[in-house]
Amino acid sequence: MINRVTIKFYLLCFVIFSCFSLNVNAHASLEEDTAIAGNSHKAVLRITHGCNGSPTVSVRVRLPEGVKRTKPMPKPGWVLEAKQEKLDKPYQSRGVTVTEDVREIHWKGGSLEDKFFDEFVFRMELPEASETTILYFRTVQECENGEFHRWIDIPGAKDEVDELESPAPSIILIPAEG
Ligand SMILES: [Cu+2]
Repeated sequence: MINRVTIKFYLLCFVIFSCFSLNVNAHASLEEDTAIAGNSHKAVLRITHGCNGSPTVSVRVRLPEGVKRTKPMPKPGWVLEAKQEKLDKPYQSRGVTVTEDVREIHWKGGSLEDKFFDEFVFRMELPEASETTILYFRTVQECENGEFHRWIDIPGAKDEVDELESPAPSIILIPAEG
């Protein structure tokens, strides 16, 4: 007999294994690849290389649907932008209806040499979830030579994460207990 808990367990194992192998590829990835739904969470995005030897000069992160009240951390030497957008679904927060929220973060104007790596940090409130779900943070990295790395690939039903050329950084959202 396979019950719902068993299915969740297998899904989680599969997903964790996939993300583990993803990290080995040294693409753009998040330091913590699991988090509890509904919690506040600090995300650390790692940029591990430039573009064919050229330094990284811009990192842009698109926040997934349902992520709230994001605050990115400024980086010395980089100009930071937190772009607000009108929400399709306004939400209540501390007695106030929030109709606009940060949807995109952009660090630019800095220079990260190809031979080094760096971390780009932001805090956010994660959405609630009743099932284990994956949040994708599509990231576009731009280099001094005008090349881009678009970390925006999301696995379809049949794809293995390994097969994706430029996987989007992701977090596995675990439903809160109770
Ligand atoms: Cu890579």
